[in-house]
Amino acid sequence: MNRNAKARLEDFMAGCVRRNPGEPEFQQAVREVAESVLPLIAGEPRYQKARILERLTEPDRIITFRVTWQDGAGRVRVNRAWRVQFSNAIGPYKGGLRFHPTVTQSVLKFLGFEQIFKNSLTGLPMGGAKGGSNFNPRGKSDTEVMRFCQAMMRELHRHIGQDTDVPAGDIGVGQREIGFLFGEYLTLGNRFTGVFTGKGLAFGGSLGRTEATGYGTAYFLRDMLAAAGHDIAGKTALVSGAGNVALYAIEKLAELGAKAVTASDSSGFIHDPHGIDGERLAWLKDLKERRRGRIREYAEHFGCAYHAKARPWGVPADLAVPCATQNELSAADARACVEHGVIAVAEGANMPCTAEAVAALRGGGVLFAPGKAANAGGVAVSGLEQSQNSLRISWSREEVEGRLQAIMRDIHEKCRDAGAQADGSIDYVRGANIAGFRKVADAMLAYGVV
Ligand code: NDP
Ligand code: 2IT
Repeated sequence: MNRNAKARLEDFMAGCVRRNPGEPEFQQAVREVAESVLPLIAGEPRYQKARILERLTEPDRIITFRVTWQDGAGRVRVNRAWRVQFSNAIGPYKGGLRFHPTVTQSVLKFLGFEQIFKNSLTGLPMGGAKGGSNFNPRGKSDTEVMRFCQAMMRELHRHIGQDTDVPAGDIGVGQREIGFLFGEYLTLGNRFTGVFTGKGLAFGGSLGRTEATGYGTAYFLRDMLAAAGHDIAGKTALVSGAGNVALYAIEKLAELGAKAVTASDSSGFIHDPHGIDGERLAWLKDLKERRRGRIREYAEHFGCAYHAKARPWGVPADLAVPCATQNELSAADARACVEHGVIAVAEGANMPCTAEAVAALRGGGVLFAPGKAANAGGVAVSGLEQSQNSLRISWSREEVEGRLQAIMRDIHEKCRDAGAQADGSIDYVRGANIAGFRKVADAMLAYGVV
């Protein structure tokens, strides 16, 4: 980066930090996008004059509210919840809800901001949003989770709608929670519409949505490796997480001939050199999706290693696919990956690699796929669910899978073309940011000063 570009970035970030104090995750996400698009904006006065990046880094609105509910012991409980409606420039607000004790306004602003560019990359008409609560579903009964979801929806229902804002799942929000949330919405509004995605198949969900994020990440990784002359078949992969994204990334990696040798949860990770596939993957899915157990039990059942309070990045392998949460792969982890010969990293989670980790990976010659491109398959199939709901039809699994593969291929090509470097390498971070930004920026220009 030349001196002018560096000064422009630091100047822009000083303003961003001043306006968003105490929001490190949001500042981190903005810096990465600003670094990619400020040089583009400097060359295009119409973007500069319209102050597109200043507008895009300010959410359209943030709704903050209290959720009061009663737990199984009859105690009154209070949580905080948010919906961050970031940009509806290219479609109704769209993005997941996260239930986790670490949820803050900063985390939801970073996620909503990322979602703008991710949704743009899918080519579908979806704006960017995110929401959630600091509610911790771990250890709660089904009834408690239901009561919380109903209480949350009593406020949230005013702010969403199939043409306004369409939430979905994220960490801690899966089909069970979506069922409770959608059921309450239906009761309050008496209107059956596609106001949520990730719904159960009995009430308007799409085949293939559950698998979409993990499958899409594996497809992107395959395409990125192929573009660099590598075959994904035969490679070993480090996967973190054992939730929705991780489980189906592991499944598709196995189908493509690669072998996931780790999985994790917030307590530790398992290392299974045999590879997590077939019967082992089926057992893990049952453990995590139905029994809501801990990853340690996998190691006990299959007799492999379990490392408490640790992350998998020190294990030698060819690929790394972080699928748990933000900033779970540090600069030291990245250096370990480079040292033991990892050739590619694809972010299944949102911003799982710290900025310093991304720099260390790219500096070490590792192919790097940022989350807003690699994990866009989930929201892409959410977009397909919205289409099916509007048309009042259901596509077959093959139809949805075919469209998902085509969308992921298209996203890879967009990032490759916009991220091509003079030395022949591809900067996928820059490519994803620029390709995602252009469509939103052009829509904003068309609307004038709003
Ligand atoms: P799940 O709740 O299904 O699974 C999350 C997994 O990550 C669990 O194994 C969980 O372990 C672990 N995890 C969560 N928080 C932490 C933490 N602070 N430290 C360590 N481990 C943690 O969520 P998803 O699989 O849906 O989401 C995972 C990531 O993928 C998130 O970054 C999400 O934003 C992103 N994503 C999700 C999409 C989707 O469609 N669901 C789409 C695109 C991106 P434990 O059970 O111990 O908490
Ligand atoms: O981060 C994400 O893209 C999601 N959690 C999915 C959002 C969606 O609307 O399907």
